[in-house]
Amino acid sequence: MMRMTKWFGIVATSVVLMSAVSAQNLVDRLRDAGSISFQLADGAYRITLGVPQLGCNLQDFASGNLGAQDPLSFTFQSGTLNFQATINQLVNSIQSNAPVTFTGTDLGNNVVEWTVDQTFNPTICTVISISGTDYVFEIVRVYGKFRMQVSEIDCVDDPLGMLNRQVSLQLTPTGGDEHNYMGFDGFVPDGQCTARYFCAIATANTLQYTAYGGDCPACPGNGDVDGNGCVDDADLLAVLFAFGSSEAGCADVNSDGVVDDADLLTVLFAFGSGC
Ligand SMILES: [Ca+2]
Ligand SMILES: [Ca+2]
Repeated sequence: MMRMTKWFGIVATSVVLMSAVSAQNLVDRLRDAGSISFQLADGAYRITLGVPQLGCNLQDFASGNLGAQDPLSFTFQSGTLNFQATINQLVNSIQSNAPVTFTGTDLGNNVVEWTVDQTFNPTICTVISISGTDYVFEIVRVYGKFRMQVSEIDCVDDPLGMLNRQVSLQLTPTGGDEHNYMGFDGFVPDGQCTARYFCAIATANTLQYTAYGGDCPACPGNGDVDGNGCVDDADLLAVLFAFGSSEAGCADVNSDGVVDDADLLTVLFAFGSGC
């Protein structure tokens, strides 16, 4: 009885440890894969005007929905979750391709938060298109936050078609408007941004977006289905259990889309190798 209790304790401890490790690993996996795809599906924008002395939100100028923006891919700076984007990547209706840097932070519990807060000096003299009309917009500051929940999905070709690989992680907004927004502070100037008529704030809230990342370990293809370096009965069983299946991961040893006798033979011929 004592022995069983002891074993139970070890098993329970291992399960707790393993789940703690796997819970922690999603953000590491996201970072290590080096890039994510991202698409803003929609958001509500609002542009207000004013004068610097009294506030730049005195008068509503325009509001509406951003609509779907072009899908993007972002490449992390080595060993981090940080990436660079251009202003027109974030909001297609603003012409500027000035770069902004997003800093990614692992908040724990598989949540990542990207923040940007950048002041431009010199300012950016660009054009914003609102309902088909172009307006000159002098941008002084860009800020924003994207807080995303990372969850595991089955390996699939990047659903946004931006990453040239399979992905295993999906990222969705979490934390509400407080943690998901973008803003641009600036001025409504003359055509050359030499005179300023009003100060302006453009914000986007209620952001709806999806992102994908992570990668899928390539299958060894040599019969070592579980990738532990040794072809043994565990690999044989994996193929037998998945026999006939078309969605069997690395049990489909030759990656032809079905687990059949060809995969079984590869394991049998390689049996014992590497052990
Ligand atoms: Ca193996
Ligand atoms: Ca196969």
